[in-house]
Amino acid sequence: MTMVCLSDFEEYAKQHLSKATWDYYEAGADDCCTRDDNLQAYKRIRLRPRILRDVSLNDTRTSVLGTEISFPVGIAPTAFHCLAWHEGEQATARATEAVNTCYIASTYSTCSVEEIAAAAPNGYRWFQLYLYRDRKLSEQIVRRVEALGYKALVLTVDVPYTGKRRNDIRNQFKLPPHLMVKNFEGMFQEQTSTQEEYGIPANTLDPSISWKDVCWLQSLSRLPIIIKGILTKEDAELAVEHGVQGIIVSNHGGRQLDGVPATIDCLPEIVDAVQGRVEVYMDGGIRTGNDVLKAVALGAKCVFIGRPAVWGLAYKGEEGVREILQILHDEFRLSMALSGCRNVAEINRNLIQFSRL
Ligand code: HOC
Repeated sequence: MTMVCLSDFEEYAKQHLSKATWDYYEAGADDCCTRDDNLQAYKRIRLRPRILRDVSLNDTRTSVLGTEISFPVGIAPTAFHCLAWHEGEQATARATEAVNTCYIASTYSTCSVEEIAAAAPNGYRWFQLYLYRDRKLSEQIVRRVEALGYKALVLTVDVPYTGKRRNDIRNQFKLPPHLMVKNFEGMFQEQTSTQEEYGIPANTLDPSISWKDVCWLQSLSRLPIIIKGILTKEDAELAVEHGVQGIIVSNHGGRQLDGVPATIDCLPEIVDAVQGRVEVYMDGGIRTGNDVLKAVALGAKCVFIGRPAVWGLAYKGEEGVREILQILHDEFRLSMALSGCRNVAEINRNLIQFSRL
């Protein structure tokens, strides 16, 4: 089968994954308005290309937190990669190392942070963190990723509770017995609750987290902190005031609060609010290199893909994730050339036809 675009991988994954696994990855909250709008929003944006600019040698490289990556696309934190491919997150880590981009490993990985680091020793990685009611759990995992050379902590702030994903409830979705959240192996032994969410003890995440916990995290670790899940200029401003190093504009792939705007529609107000004081990234609905171009033009330093990486895993493990990234890279290079951009710095808001938005 010739894979031409990311939706070919989506179709393959749909046909080959178990229904419960497919439903879990595909899920959006409630009516899935936000999940679907994340994709549709790119299609509403029109471009203003420039011509006759010698695009024979266009350069797709950029940087995140001062580290060069091959193009402005990294892998977002998504849970349970072993559901899609037996090597799970280790395969994802190898693929991102091979193409020289950034991988944000999820707390809810089915390989441990140690196994991920060992699989791709030269890979550039951040760690996605939730804060637990038991802060000792959070502290222990921070210490481990620091020691392993992860380069930033990505604090996810949009899950005080898990959004309502109807098919997961219908399927009573949980990890099969041979898989577990490897990062917490043996750590939940003192849990008294018998209730579980996705096979993880329920009520472990702390819904009371607030900005003071960002300060707590800063007192704990010298790693850069990136807040994932900001959708408004007010919160972006607070993030800057609290001294974080980056923001990921994210609505959790539409899996949390349904009815919030597509991330690409939230991006400009956040970029304007922070005025270059911190790097702004985004995830949500990126399916083509053309989408990447639009996000970068609207101010994203880098975008992160979630579900497509899982489809790549389902297709061929490491090779499948590499193919996904290669297709996006080739499409991005082509979109740059066709719009007259010779390097990433030349991609800016002049490319966007605002009268149509
Ligand atoms: C047990 C809590 O990010 C998702 C993941 C995990 C969400 C929290 C699970 O499925 O969106």
